[in-house]
Amino acid sequence: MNTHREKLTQLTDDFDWLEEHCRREPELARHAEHLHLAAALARNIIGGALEQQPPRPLHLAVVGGAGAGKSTVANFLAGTPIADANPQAGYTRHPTAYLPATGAMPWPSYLGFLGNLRKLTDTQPASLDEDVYQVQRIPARDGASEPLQDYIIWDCPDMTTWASSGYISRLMEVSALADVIVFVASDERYNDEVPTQYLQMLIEAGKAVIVCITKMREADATPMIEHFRKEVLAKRANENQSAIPPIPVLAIPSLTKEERADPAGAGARYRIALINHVLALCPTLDEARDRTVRNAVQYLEKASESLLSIASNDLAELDHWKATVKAGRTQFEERYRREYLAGEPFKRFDRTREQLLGMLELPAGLRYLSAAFALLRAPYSYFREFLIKLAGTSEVPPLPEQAVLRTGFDAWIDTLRAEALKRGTGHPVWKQIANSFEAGLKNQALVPFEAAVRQFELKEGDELEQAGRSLTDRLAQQPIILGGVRFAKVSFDVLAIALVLWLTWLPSWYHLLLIPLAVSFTHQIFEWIVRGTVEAARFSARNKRESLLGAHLTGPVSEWLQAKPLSEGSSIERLQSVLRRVPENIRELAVIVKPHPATNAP
Ligand SMILES: Nc1nc2c(ncn2[C@@H]2O[C@H](COP(=O)(O)OP(=O)(O)O)[C@@H](O)[C@H]2O)c(=O)[nH]1
Ligand SMILES: [Mg+2]
Repeated sequence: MNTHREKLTQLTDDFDWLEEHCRREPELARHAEHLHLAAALARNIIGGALEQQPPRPLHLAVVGGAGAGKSTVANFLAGTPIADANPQAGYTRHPTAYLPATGAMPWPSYLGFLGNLRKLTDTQPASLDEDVYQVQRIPARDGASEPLQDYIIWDCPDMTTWASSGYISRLMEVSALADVIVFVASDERYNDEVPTQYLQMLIEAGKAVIVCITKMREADATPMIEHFRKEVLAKRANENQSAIPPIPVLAIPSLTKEERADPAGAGARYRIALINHVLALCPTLDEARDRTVRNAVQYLEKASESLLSIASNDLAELDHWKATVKAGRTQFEERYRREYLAGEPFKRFDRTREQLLGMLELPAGLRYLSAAFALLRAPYSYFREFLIKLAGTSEVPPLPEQAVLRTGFDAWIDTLRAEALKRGTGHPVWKQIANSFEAGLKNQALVPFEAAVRQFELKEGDELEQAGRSLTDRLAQQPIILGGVRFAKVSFDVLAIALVLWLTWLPSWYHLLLIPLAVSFTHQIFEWIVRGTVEAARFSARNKRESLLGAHLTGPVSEWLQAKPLSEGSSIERLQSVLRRVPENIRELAVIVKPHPATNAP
């Protein structure tokens, strides 16, 4: 049981936090009241059901706009003028519970009952503006019957403006607790916006509601009821028809002083009509309470579905931040390609080329043959060297890699900071990011960045050495192919010499000069092949370097930056965990407290 209570506490805390969160953002404000009601339902109804509260007493709350006649109606329910009926609007500031005149009434005391409202121990005027409620016993009247002996009647503060958060939340607490609500509207103000919205919300929450219109002329009662049905009730949003009984609307026309002073006597006909409607809505205590619990659960389940829309703004802003980080990453990678890779010659591969050419020379026993060919080629080789030197290498050395990385990082962070400054006055997600920059986000980001650079440098060194070696290793591991190539090379040389001799037979001395030229030519062909192979390897090393950069540097740094607004203690992190937890907790609690499958609603 304890863990259920913990879940309930967590759920109501989460609702409270979400309500606060919504109040901070203008476009979310419309959710705030629903979240408040959800929290109050969880506390008062789910809390009671978890502790298996008996259905007795049922709670009957009288709510409505200022001066509508709530206290007067409460008196009619009580049978005696006990509630402070006062011409001053907004006079009642805290709820008062009226207990039946006779008999023991168990007072509920489960965890969550009426939230933060404290029970007053002495009688106070209804105008006391504190988070309290008081309990009074209806004075006994000789021989009077007590049709509502299983009920507690609550006279509530006005519902006039959503802004009066103090007594709105007191009113909401009692409304959530109620099994039946009597909504009072006076003829002159029955269509006021705020009380009507409140009524809609109670209906949406599945409360059993009776509407009571007061103070009209007797003759206007029927048209007014019709009008109210059409104008107010017909427009109500999202009514769950099956769960909510049809809403009775009754009229208490303008009362005389005598009727108000003696509800059970002079005003009896109104009192009886009112009480009959209450009893009709609650044929048995069990049925009434089951409906209260079932509909509360349903409302909470529906609330948890609409939670995503609360987060959608934040998630959109978060996505925008992530996209900004990703765009910065792309720019970083482009800069690296442009300023470093494009100019980087990967000198390691020059060594590979020399090694490969060296391997093509004939092995030990035949070395003199290679040496002879080399001698023949010597003039061409020198001549070529001379030409290359003459052309001169005008390659611009690339910027050092470290410097390119660091400038890239600075630029990346600067674009992010600029975006945060631009948006920092808008959504809280950006405010928070802008604050992080104030608090040294750049220096913080340097830590993962530098770690990533070290990783990257380790990997790139390895990678290059391996790529360079793999060409020579591969050839060395395949002696047959190596032998074949060597043989082919010697054969070409021999063939070239033979060809010269055969074509010029008998050759004169200057014909013999063609021999070094032919041998140089065959060697040049092999050198081109080797160079082609090495260049291909160089090219793939360049590509490989780019993917290394992504995997070990820009990837991790980008992840870190993207997750920054979600880091510990941020509001969006809390939002995400709350949004995950609330539906889970509702689902679990619903299973425990759900009474019977929806029976025929009375
Ligand atoms: N004449 C007349 N006065 C009424 C009637 N109902 C309520 N009042 C008066 O209207 C004022 C406001 O009524 P009250 O029940 O205190 O409204 P509440 O603010 O909603 O609780 C009080 O002074 C009542 O005595 C009625 O039917 N006729
Ligand atoms: Mg009142």
